[in-house]
Amino acid sequence: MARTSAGPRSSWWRSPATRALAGLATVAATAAVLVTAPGAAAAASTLGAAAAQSGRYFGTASAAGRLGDSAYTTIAAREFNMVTPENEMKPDATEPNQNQFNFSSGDQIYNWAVSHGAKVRGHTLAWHAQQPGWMQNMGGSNLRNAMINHIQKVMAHYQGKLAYWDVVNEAFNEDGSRRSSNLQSTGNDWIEVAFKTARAADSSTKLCYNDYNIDNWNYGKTQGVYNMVRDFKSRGVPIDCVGLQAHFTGGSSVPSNLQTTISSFAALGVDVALTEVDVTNSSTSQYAALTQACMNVARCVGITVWGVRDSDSWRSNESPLLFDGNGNKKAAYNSVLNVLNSGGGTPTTTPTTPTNPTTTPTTTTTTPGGGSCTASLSAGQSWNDRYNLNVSVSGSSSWTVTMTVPSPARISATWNINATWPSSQVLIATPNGNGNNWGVTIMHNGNRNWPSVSCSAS
Ligand code: 9MR
Repeated sequence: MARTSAGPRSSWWRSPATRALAGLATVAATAAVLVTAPGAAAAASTLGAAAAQSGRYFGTASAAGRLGDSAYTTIAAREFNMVTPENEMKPDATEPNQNQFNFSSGDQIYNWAVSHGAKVRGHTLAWHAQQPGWMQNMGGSNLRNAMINHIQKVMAHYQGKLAYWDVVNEAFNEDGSRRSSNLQSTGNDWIEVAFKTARAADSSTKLCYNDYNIDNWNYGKTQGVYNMVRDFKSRGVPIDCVGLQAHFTGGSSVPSNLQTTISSFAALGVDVALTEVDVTNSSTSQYAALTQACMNVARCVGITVWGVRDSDSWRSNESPLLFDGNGNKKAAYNSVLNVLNSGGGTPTTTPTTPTNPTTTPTTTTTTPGGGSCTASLSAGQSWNDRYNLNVSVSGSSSWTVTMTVPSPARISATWNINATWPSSQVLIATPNGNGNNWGVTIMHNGNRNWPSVSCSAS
């Protein structure tokens, strides 16, 4: 699978507290500040216990075939408090023949996990890969119905037992478009049908979308998934969480904007988790960075590594995990444990210094017909990762305001307007019949400069 490459390691979220105003162009006098929380009272000595100090979990993928290996189970039981079955709850495992279900190895993992005090993350219900043979040859309404039946029956079996379910896995191309597959060919709504079916089947489990290469905020695939989640949330399609697989293997490394990605998804109102972490040669700095990025976002609920020892990994030749083949803790283990024990930064959802511009931009445009309007901006509430702007239009009740935010900032929400979105940086606003005061939420992504606005009356 293709991998994104890492960007430069600039950590805007650790930057100094103060940035200068630049007249009209700057929204914020004070940039986001992350206050490092006091360290936990006593350092925990396992990954699960260390993560639990901040209400998070630390998990591993686990394979039923490993559960007879006591060296393996000793580490797994000691260190992890979330378990994802590596292959045992996938469609080829759970429904080998149509409408004949087999939960034996899935149950084996589930029972092992709960008997060792761990929760279970179900993986996965609808996916283009690891379909049973009978499903691979299906299409159209037969496949749509088979998918619905699969979700209903598998979720019924685990009803009330799982913390999370990866309802849909890996449905996007690298450029942010939908991946073609037999599921996709049943209609673009297959993903939302899967989520609606899942919610009806088990309302106690958090429903997740899970994918790889959605770690880098500037990557097309990340944006594609983000737009889907935003759309689902705006239309009430049930989705509770997004899983960033975070496979930093095969030449891919942790992007410097990982925290931006996590906080941007979180700002949509979903839990975020790193679900399948592995890193080529277990780079200590990359493991520490990805752990810190999660710790810095309140709704980053946990981290799962994709196996226990290097020898258990799907990419064992890249030694990407936290324990070596002999079960020894690697340096990366300590780097992760230390970050978990540090208590992390104050979650990004904690409000920081509000944006407080000294000057607000206004734009007046006189149209050829003689009408004119003025759009005035003022800063609203601000959080670490985003801020609100209030907009007031005067001079006309029939106006069009075009707002352009400076990249990589992006507009994430609007209120009290009819909005069209030529791009995530550009908003075209017209009245929705509710007056001339409206607003936007902007994810600043490190750039808190004022957007430009123009107003045209008609
Ligand atoms: O680790 C899994 C490996 O044992 C399987 O052979 C492989 C088959 O598709 O799936 C691996 O797990 C994948 C996960 O289910 C989804 N994201 C990518 C993982 C690594 O390929």
